[in-house]
Amino acid sequence: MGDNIAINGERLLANLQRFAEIGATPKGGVNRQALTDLDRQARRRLAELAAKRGFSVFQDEIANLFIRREGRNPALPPMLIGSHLDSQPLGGKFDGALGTLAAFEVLETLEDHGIETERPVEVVAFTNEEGCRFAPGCMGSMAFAAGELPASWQDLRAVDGASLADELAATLASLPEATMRPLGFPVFAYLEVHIEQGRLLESEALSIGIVTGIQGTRWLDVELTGQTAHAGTTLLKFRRDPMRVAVQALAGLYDHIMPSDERARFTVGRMSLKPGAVNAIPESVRLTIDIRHPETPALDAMEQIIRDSFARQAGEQDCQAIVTRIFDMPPAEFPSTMADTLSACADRLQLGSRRMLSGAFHDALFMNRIAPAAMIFVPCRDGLSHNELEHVEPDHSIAGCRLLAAAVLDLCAS
Ligand code: HGY
Ligand code: MN
Ligand code: MN
Repeated sequence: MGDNIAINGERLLANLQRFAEIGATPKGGVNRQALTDLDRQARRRLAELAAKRGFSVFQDEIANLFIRREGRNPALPPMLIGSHLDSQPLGGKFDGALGTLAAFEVLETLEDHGIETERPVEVVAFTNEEGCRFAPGCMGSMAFAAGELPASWQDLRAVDGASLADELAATLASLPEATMRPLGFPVFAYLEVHIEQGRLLESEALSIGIVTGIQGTRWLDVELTGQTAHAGTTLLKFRRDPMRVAVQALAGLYDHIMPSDERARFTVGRMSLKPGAVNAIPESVRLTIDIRHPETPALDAMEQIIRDSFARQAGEQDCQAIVTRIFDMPPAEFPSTMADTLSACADRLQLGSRRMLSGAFHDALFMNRIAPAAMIFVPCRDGLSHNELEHVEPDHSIAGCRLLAAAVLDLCAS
């Protein structure tokens, strides 16, 4: 049934453009970080579009936003489709927004065609998938899957100093018309459309990736402490310089980790020095490390090499090194039945597709813990993402949405 309902591609593209205006950056990207006024603006716009179509709007205590289209049997666990609306500081206009708006387009298409589903179909925009303002990432889907907020988030602060509690309160208050609902509920299945953020589909001229799993991710916080002192008068033998620890440890890690294993990923995304004076040896250096790998033992080995390197270099410079794991997402595998459904729909729609692993983490990783989940990737130009130049060909956005619509109808037919 799903193959012959046409989604409204023009409407999807127009919505993508409208949301791209919320937090637009000079080079054509977006800076719409989690739980900022711009994030609240995007949520409001989605809620307004939903209200116009008569869909009901809900939110929960971590500010996940839900748009519900009723089914014949409201008691059945809903089919959940969606992604996230928050972005990186120098993000692209498709990461997260495409999945959320493609899901909303499916709801509008069902409405346009007067299609009644047995079970409700809901769109979700999960809170703080990116994790760059408030760590960790995937806060909304993690809390939803767990059915609770970790106690450690009570006093959590953003990199810009904002309090999670205050920003959550402001976000919930910004949508008074949304009905509050408990955190977490039974879900029939979860599907997410997302850009690949890699080059595979583009290199094989395919419009669809059927994601069978997600590699593991860990985030480490590294704090190196020495002694601040005068830059001009302190001899080498009296220096306890944490920046030297950072540079020498990182040089070894860059030279070893990725060159020795093409599936390993090692990234230092943030670094700060205190006191940050041009003519004072730093007292402390703080940096983040993001490591990824499809296999947990390899992640363990990478983390150990990192810990050993900083301990060794700190010892040589009479400094202290504290390495703290702040985020740990083990690799996840989606049920093959979900991938089979997507493959069958893609074939019927004559969309070129292949199965693949995701190098990026996604909300689907946590949803997979409580319901059968899978993802639909579409290519993005040069595989570029977390970059303002992120671009998706209109036909690919439409193809991803068409496949989502067909898969929803296949899955909801049962
Ligand atoms: O970092 C990630 O993998 C995701 O794109 N936020
Ligand atoms: Mn994303
Ligand atoms: Mn992202």
